Amino acid sequence: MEVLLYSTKGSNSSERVEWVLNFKRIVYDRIEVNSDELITTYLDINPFGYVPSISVDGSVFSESMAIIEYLEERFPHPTLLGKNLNEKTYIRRVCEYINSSIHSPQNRTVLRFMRPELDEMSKRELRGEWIMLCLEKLSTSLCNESGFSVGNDFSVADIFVASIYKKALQHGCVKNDFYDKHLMYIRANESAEVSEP
Ligand SMILES: N[C@@H](CCC(=O)N[C@@H](CS)C(=O)NCC(=O)O)C(=O)O
Repeated sequence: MEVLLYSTKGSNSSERVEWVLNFKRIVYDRIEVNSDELITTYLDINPFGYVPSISVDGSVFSESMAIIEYLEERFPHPTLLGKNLNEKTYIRRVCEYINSSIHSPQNRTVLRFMRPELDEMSKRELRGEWIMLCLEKLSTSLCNESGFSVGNDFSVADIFVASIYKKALQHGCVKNDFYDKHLMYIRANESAEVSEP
């Protein structure tokens, strides 16, 4: 089986997929897509112009959540999407909120289009503030049963939460006790820790 991951350095959505591939011990080659390729040749791979995409034996998929659902169905062990329907739905709820409501509006291409008047520093601040504002709301319904985001096991919800929190820190946000504790908790799990990109 040949798995190729198209990614760019620092891509939050790609980090999610990379973490899942590593956790499931799927062997893959990573293809770095540069900023010129993103708007030219890479459009043949993903017409949206976004990373990540993966190619599995020539079948190409994009959108991180769709890719992760594919990987979970094709390689169900170890599972990352919950043990029962309720847990799966709680996990998907967290991922969907992060993917659609937190990540998308602060996407570089969106800000470039919607807020062209802002300089790079102001955009960075805005991105960080938006992420932390939303993470604050999300925290009230996370880690209710254990230090993991949902239930008692490491899941794709932890991957989405940890990756977007790290992105906020990269944007210069101050550390947050709740999310620092979450990061420490998941990193204490060996399989989660060694698979973190
Ligand atoms: N909903 C998409 C979002 C993908 C996305 O926003 N990718 C960013 C990197 S994290 C990107 O490719 N940005 C290209 C650009 O900023 O020009 C997914 O989950 O895959």
